[in-house]
Amino acid sequence: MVQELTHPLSPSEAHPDLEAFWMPFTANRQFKTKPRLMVSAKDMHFTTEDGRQVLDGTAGLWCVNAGHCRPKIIEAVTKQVATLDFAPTFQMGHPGPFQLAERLAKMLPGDLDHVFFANSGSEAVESALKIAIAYHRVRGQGTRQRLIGRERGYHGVNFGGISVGGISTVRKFFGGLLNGVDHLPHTHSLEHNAFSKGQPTWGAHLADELENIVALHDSSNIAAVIVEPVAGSTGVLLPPVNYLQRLREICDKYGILLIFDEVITGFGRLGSSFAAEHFGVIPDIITVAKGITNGTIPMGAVFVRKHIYDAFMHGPDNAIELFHGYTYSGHPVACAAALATLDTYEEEGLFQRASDLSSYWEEAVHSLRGLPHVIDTRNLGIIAGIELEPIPGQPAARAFDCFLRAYEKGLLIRTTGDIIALSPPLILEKHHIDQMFSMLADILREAA
Ligand code: PXG
Ligand code: PLP
Repeated sequence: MVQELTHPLSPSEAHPDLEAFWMPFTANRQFKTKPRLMVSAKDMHFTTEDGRQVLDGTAGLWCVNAGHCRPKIIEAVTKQVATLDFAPTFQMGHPGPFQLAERLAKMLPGDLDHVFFANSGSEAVESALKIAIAYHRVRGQGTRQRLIGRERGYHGVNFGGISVGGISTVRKFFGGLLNGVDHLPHTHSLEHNAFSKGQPTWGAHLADELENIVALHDSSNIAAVIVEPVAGSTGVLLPPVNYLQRLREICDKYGILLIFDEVITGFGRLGSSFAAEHFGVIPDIITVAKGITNGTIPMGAVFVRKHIYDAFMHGPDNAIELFHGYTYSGHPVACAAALATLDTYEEEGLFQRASDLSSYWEEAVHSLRGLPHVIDTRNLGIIAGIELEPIPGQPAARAFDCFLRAYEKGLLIRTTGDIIALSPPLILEKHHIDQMFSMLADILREAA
């Protein structure tokens, strides 16, 4: 049985010394002067150290798609950690990753039917980029090494990911990055698409820039294109109608692999298992993380189409086919968490639930139109982007102020620049949507 937390947190647990932890992607000094600490969570809410309930408008960091502390996942993890805490997956195995891979392959569209495991989205991305380059090499096309990302893309924080990624603040501190990388233009245009409901109609032609990159370098030098079907981290940038289809066509024309980074869009966020299914475009490789374990235990994965896996499966039987892997690829506890997460999604019909709620969500998102400083509202599935007019000379200050006010009022939102992103757990009810947007409307009315 799952143990309930029976004792209150001791003062040192609730108020630890904050200095030693170098917080990721955080204004450390600011945070440490006025910390925001969560001490427990259940379903749609966090509880803060001062005992307040905070509605989770962001599913943690886009990961807790089934809501917090779900019984089946807790039970599976608890049981697994006490039964087989660790077993290697290098020249050894245990049932977890085989069961999980088989189950995922059944969920995946097309012939995306083999799974490589990592421990985060960043590792999934590195693995996918390496598999793409190695795939061409094992087929005798070793000159195909160039990688193409997109402006305003986020693919995690490792060297490959920041090289194909398109966020200048993430790139500028870290030197030369990978050679041989180009970027497509991003697809975000307020001029043409502000206040779009769902996919914007303008912008499919931006995919044609890929033709120019091919003309410049020749397709014989290009390995893969990587894009987020919906860019999450940089502020909910939606693909224009037919844009992803167009990318697929151009990649097919030139034998370039298409990688969808579905770390955010995977596992129900758009109301279907994967964005590939939602948009009806089958990439060659998909990367996932986050929702694969409902955020409970770190895990990432790379899904590849059959022809990619098969291309590696030749040579002597005793030869290692891919010189790549992590100590924790297919970790038993992560696999147990993932299997229980998939059960939870399925038993509760959460992807369908997201789809059913998406029109109610859309109306709520666009109800913010007309409030002070709101220059765009956009939505897809259970994702929203609310873009604010920056305070002149103080980029990001207005949205960050909203974030702080929201937290005080009992709502967790995420901001990037002057864009508010929302992505609550998919167990949400209409009354949570009402509450979320009424709080946000108040905050926007009060905002500087
Ligand atoms: N690819 C995509 C598309 C992502 O969104 C990663 C890779 C990296 O995953 P890991 O697990 O290494 O963080 C991500 C992660 C935000 C936010 O506020 C988004 C992410 C992570 C943290 C914050 O938008 N995305
Ligand atoms: N660094 C050292 C010294 C190691 O021995 C290893 C793994 O054995 C790693 C890094 C990589 O760690 P991981 O497999 O957890 O990514």
